[in-house]
Amino acid sequence: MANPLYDGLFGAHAGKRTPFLHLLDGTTLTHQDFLNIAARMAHVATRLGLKPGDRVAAQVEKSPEALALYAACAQAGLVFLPLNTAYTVDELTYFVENSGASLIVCDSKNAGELSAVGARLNAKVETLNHDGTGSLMDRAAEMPADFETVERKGDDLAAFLYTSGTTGRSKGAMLTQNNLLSNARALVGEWRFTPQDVLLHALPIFHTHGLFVATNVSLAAGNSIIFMPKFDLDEIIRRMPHATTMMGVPTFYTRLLGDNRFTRDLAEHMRLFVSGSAPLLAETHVQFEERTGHRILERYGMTETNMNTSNPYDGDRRAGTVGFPLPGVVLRVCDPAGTPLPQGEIGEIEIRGPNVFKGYWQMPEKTAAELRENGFFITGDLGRIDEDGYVHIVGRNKDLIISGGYNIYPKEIELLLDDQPGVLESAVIGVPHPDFGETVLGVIVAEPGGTPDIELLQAKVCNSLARFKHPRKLIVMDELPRNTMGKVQKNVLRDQYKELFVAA
Ligand code: MCA
Ligand code: AMP
Repeated sequence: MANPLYDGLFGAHAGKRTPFLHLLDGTTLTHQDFLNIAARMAHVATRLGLKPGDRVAAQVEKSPEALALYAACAQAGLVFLPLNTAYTVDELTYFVENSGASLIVCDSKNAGELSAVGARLNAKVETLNHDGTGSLMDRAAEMPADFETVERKGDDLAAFLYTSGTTGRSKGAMLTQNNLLSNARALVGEWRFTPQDVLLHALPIFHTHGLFVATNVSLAAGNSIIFMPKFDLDEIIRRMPHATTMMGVPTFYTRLLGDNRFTRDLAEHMRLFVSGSAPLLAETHVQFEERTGHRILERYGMTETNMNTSNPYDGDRRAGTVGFPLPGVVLRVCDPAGTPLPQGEIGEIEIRGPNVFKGYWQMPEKTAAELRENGFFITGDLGRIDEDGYVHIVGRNKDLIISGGYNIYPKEIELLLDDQPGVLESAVIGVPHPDFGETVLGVIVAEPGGTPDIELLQAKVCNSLARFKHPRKLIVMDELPRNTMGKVQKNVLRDQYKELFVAA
């Protein structure tokens, strides 16, 4: 039966004994081995009572089995909802409740707490650990290794990815089969992927970059992957001579450049380095070329749209730009009313194309506010198109911090801080950081006569929010700088503290 995503990315490899995942223990999983695991998992989900369209929330460490769960969801017509392993139980509970997930797959160490959440929200709970053990795999071992693929249409939902917003609460971006498939195919062509490629994969697989770009592109091209549980500089250096391509966030590239073992010789076998998720500094681009002779290819994307633009494979990869719209993608620079601006002017970037998501799950007002009736998605990024057609991202019209490629919405942290005893108000800003690009700084104003307990505030943040969102420092100020309209001037704060972490 037809199921475009499964057929296009996974089913296309049925029966192939070609290598798919090269693991760090020296073993290799073939395409067919991988499909067998996925099929067994699809049986488990079906026998647990899940129906096409049901959501599967997964907070699991990166492993071949974790990736197979994505394939299993595609094959059984389920909506895959991958979640950052750093999320706390508080954060997770919201995602499960909001999405109405029918199944939670988690690490055994969290099973106790999540079973309580599951019981309350009527979701089943299965475990899957980093080493492939757990109740999900125990059940899967009993199942047949082939599964009749559930029929789906291109417009059916394939995945939800939660993305925070300026209001503080996360929204579930609904991605269709076609969104994912069209983008993977466009990128295979643009970046010249072939079955001979070997991709160095050190990104997490719970976000767009590691899952829908790095993995989907490899599946669409049929190449193999050196599958690393996480970014580990020593392992990257050890494996690079066996790879042809790598995708990473800018922190990957600055960390590589900080290591003397990373030389032109080491990168000799590589044909392509791709960077995205956060701005790549022009100086990193230049240093990288000086060291290796390779020009990093920078591209630009979003959770709601997958990839939008890319620097050219052949042709000039320009530092400080994100290149041209991908085939089928229309990018325009507009004023706030959505009227396109003359070429060269700075405005808000809007995107239309087969990559643009279907809307936010059960949030029609938020969908209407960001997705125009004519199909253009308002990205919140500020940009311009130069005379040669290259897109430049010059800033953001949204209050967002990007730390090591992870997105952090200040409002979520401010709401938490403002709620604590002794705190009158707070402002959370991103300040430059040598490793993560930006990092989080919290500025607190005490209630009259009150003294906020910084240690208590940090502890509250620790319990409620994922580690990467924690302010690296909390500073107490008498008052926040405001403009004549009373709006907090975060730019003033950013300027004041811009050297806090860089100088250290
Ligand atoms: C880890 N920590 C972080 C981050 N990562 N803190 C802030 N920002 C981060 N990104 C915490 C750890 O919990 C640890 O806490 C401390 O910082 C130092 O950890 P370290 O070992 O240095 O970090 P790491 O484990 O090496 O991770 C850094 C990393 C990782 C490799 C840069 O964050 C990463 O893989 N980032 C990629 C994110 C990504 O895939 N983004 C794509 C999103 P403690 O102090 O307790 O030790 S998709 C997207 O953005 C769009 C669609 C797009 O265009 O791609
Ligand atoms: P998210 O959808 O939350 O993963 O984050 C998407 C945001 O990351 C975009 O709206 C941009 O602000 C930013 N982003 C992604 N790629 C780049 C890039 N190459 N340069 C600058 N910003 C980027």
